[in-house]
Amino acid sequence: MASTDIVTRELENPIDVAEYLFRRLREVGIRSVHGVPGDYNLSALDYLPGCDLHWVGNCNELNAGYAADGYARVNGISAIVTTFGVGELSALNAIAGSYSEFVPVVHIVGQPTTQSQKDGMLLHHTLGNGDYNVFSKMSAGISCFVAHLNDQHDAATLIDSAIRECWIRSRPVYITLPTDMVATKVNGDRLRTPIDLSLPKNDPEKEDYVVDVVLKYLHAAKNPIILVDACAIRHRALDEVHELVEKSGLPTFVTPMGKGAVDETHKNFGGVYAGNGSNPGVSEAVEASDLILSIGAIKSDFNTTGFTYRIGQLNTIDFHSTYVRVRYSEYPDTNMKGVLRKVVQQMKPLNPASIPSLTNQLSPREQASSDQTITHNWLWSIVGQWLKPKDVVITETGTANFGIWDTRFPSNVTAISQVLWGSIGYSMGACQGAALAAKEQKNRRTILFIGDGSIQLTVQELSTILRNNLSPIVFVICNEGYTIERYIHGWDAKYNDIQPWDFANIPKVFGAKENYQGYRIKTRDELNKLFADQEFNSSDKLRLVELYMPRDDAPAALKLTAEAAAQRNG
Ligand code: TPP
Repeated sequence: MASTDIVTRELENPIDVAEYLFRRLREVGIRSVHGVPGDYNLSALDYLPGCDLHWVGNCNELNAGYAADGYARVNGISAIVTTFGVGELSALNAIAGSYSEFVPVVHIVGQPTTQSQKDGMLLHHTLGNGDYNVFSKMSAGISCFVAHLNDQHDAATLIDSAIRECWIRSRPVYITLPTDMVATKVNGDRLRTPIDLSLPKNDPEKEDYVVDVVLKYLHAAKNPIILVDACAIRHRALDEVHELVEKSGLPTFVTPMGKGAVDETHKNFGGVYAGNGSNPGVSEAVEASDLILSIGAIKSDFNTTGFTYRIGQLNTIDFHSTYVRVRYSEYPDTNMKGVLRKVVQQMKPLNPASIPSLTNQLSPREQASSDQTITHNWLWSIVGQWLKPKDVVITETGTANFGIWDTRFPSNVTAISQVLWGSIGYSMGACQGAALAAKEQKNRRTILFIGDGSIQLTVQELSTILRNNLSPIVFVICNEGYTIERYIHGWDAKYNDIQPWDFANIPKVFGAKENYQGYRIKTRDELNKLFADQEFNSSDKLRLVELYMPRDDAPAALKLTAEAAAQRNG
């Protein structure tokens, strides 16, 4: 008798590995699973309906990976299933993006049987050299945990560890599931105890010490401010941030990657800080501060307008998920959540400096203009007036994710943008995933701004959107090609041109009928009218708007960032 059979007989409540895995995914809040089928994952996918999980069915694995990323940013965590070799490798650009931007995605790969792997069989989707580890080695560098489910004894433990690591480190994990392991039994009684998703507590002595040091500088500062960045969102420290903003009354700013982290209608909100590309008046206020409470910073080139911050480390306290840095001293193993909570509790009343006035209004010159051209200078503040509370707003790498810096959000908006990884086409997939998660949460609109170049990479996800009855509003910025690239290099170069597509008709090719409405907008009046149109605003159809903008126009922050990038590229 094989040893696995003995183990199975000893289990009181045996369940199949695939069922165990999917029930755990559901337990942590996943309702839909992205991916593409293949013969090495088909039998696993059979378990999804029984575990009350919806199969999305993407057009390709890259898009599925982007969609899983978008779903996780709205839902908290997501899962994607791919098939060995051909499928998983197609997803890797997306998974790398999730790793880079701290997005928790569980990547499950269906593999050939454990025996074929041991025998090094010459199977389809291999390199033909018997190496079955080559692909998992590729994924290891872009995953915070790797679990090979090839043994009945530790499969359940590995699944629990992978999901926990994914959640607490907020990064992708990689799980392999060979076909012969799908129906192998594990101990179902384990499911009675939920996976522990709590963060390891800071050592209280260390935490108290850091809190004392932070408070010493905070109480001594004359005009401290708060600057919130991406990792405050990604490491789920927003409750602590909101309490700090509320209790301290300090002027509060966000970076481009931190957009959506704080309520932009709050009286303390001062705008976007990004060095030279900051909202008007913001860099003066931030750079004059003698203490910046910097929460979850990612000081990348595109998040800082080409490294143009002018704030010294001597005036900064950095809060991160694994350490706090006060001026030049680093305190390891101190998670910002615990430290911030105590800082808020123990803080004495402060005397906040005044907050720069930030309006959602166009400059008087723009308001007076009779020009009908939809320029970036005009568009993005108008968008802010049109958005509604709780909207999910996605902007693609290009003019859109710089333009959004000038949009002042209503409350509870979730902003999605891949500022650090910057893989074009991302936002179309992310839009599908985000729209699905937003639908599961009910009453949230999903709105995408994407360039006419970027959408050409992943346009098929409009088909997945239709197939899943989703109804995002997609604005395609039609500006004759790769405008962001033109600003960096090759203004008139052929390589920055694209084939113009009939975007508004594409959904029809994908089978759209009365569940779709297309629009073509060329003037400011037309856009104002569209934004005021009740049906456009509240319909449950997919809406795609071709938004015509000049080829050579870009938001001011993009021009500055592109100049810096061009210089660095030599
Ligand atoms: N390929 C990938 C996968 N990612 C990239 N970032 C690039 C290439 C380089 N790239 C960055 S932006 C861009 C390209 C090709 C053009 C984007 O053009 P478009 O979507 O039309 O945006 P616009 O600036 O015109 O708004």
